[in-house]
Amino acid sequence: MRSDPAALVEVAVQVGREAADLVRGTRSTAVSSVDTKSTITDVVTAADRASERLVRDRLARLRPGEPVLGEEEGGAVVEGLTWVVDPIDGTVNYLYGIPHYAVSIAAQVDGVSVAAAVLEPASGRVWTAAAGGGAWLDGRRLAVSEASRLDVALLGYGFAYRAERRQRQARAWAGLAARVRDIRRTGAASLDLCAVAAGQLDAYAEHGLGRWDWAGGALLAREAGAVVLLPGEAPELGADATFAAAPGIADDLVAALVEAGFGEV
Ligand code: LIP
Repeated sequence: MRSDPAALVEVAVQVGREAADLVRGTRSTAVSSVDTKSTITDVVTAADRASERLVRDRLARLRPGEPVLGEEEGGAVVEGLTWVVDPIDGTVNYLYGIPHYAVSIAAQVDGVSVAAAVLEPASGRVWTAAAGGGAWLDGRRLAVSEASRLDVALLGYGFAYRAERRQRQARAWAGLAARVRDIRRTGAASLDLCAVAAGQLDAYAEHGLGRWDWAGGALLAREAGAVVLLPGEAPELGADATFAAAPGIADDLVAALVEAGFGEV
C-alpha cells in the first residue's frame, strides 16, 4: 500500500467521487430528514451521514487499519496517518439547494495535511493537492492572487452557528468592511480555502471550524502559495481562527483584523 502524497490523493479522489455521486443523487430525499447538532441552525441531513458512512466503508477496504476522523461519526487525529473527512461541507447550502458544497477528504500525518481532495457534487469540479506537488483544479495548476493592497482585496469569511458569537463576529467584520474591496460569505469553508488557492478570493478568515472543514482546503491554499494560519497558530486572531491570504496582503490583513476586534469574538 503506497503512502506517498500522490497515492493518497488518488485514494481521496476515488472515494470522494463515489461520495459526491451519492450526495448529488439523494438530495431530494435526504433533505427531508434533517436533525440539528450544536444549535438549531447547525443541521445534519441523511446525506451527510450516508456520505461519511460510504467514505469510511471504502477507506476500510482500500486502506485497512488507517483511522478516520469525520464530522458526523467522530474519531481522533493520531500519530501517523489519519483520514479527515467532511462528508458535506456547506450543509446549509445543500439543504437550501444552493449548489455550493463539497465532499472534503484529506490525509494527515501527525495532524498535518499531506494530501487532499475537495469535490463539488453540483458542478463536478475536483480540487486536489499533494504536499510538495502543488494545488490543482481539474488538472489546472493553481496560484494565489498577486494582491498587494488591502483596499482592493476581496475577502471570504464565515459566521458561527451560535447567534451570540455571530453577533460579535458581525461587529468585527463591520469594522473591516470599509478597508477592503468587498466581502463574500459563501457557506463552505473548504471551498473558500480553494478559492484563495485559485485567486478567486484574495483572503479568507473564520473562527470555529472543525478540522474536517479546513484539512483539505488549507493544503490547497498553502500549496498554491498562500500564507495559511490554522487554529492555534495565530492567537492574535483568536484561538480557533483559520486564516489564508495572498502573501502580498497577509501581514496587513492580520493587523486590520486585530484592529477590528477579530481576535476577541
Ligand atoms: C460549515 C463551514 C462554513 C461555516 C459553517 C459550517 P459544515 O461547515 O463550511 O464555512 O461558516 O458554520 O461550519 O457544517 O457545512 O460542514
